[in-house]
Amino acid sequence: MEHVTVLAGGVGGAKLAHGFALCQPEIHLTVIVNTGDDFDHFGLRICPDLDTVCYTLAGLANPHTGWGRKEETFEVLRLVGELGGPTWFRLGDKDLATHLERTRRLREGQRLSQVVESFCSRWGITARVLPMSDDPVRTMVHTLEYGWLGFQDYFVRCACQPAVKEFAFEGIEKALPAPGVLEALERSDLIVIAPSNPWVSIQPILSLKGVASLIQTKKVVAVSPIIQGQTIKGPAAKMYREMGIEPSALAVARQYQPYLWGFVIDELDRGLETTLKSSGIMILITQTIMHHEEDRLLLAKNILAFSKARKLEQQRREF
Ligand code: FO1
Repeated sequence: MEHVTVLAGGVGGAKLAHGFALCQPEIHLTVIVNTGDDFDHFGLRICPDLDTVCYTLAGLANPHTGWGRKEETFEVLRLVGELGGPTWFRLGDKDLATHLERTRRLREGQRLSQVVESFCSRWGITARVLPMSDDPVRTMVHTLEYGWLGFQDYFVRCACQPAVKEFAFEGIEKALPAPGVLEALERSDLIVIAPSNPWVSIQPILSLKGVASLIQTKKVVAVSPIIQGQTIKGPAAKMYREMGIEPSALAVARQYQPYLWGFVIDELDRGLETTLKSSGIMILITQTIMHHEEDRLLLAKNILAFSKARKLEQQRREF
């Protein structure tokens, strides 16, 4: 049985993780999720990327936003607003149950990975979902207009409008990979970097002690989150531009270069194939835009075949 580990952040990462989850039980799937977006709000620990991945794998995700739950209502938030409380971060009534129960368990002394494991079994999720770390890591965004902002302040309250200069992951030096993370990477036949934001969703995971050096010894395939210079969702292209880098799949490949065995680009970027191939990376050109569940499964299957097929060619040459 092939062991596949997916490194994922928000919505795009969750969709591809779901595609691989649909390939079970042919594969053994682990999803390692960014926790740099986590923050405390109303005294509750909010873990957006973990919840987006879990809700998506459990079929509970809001199909329009990608985050939060489907068939959601916002009565509690509306009444909080009537009392003069903050309503900028949209916490739905169903979603609040997750934050209340997670916070209660964390306060009891449970580790985040234990809470995630327990919620996953209650939500009927068969894939193994791991937070990248049980230790606090906070993504901070250095903006031109307001200086340093917490990630959710930047992403939601300011709607990604401020210009970014740099990022920092507070606590990353001390943070340890969560139990099972390094073991899952070590055991993987294939590690997939999902089409999440390279700067704020994937980089925190790669910056964790021991992760970068370990995955350089493994077969790693990344899916570009940038198609024709744009993202499907989120500020990644805008961030590249503000960092002085022309947004493209080429820029993403350069950023992941040290780790890559293979790179997946959308058919719309077929023109980049020659340039990309000159860097010695194996290239898969396929549809990477995932509108429906079938797209997610097909992309996952194409990546699995891609990683195997190249191996076959190598064997033939060695043979
Ligand atoms: N994103 C928004 O753009 N606006 C929101 O009001 C919002 C609320 C929210 C609540 C729970 C949750 O798990 C995620 C939520 N997100 C919201 C998404 C979240 O900010 C991002 O998905 C990640 O932090 C980046 O991927």
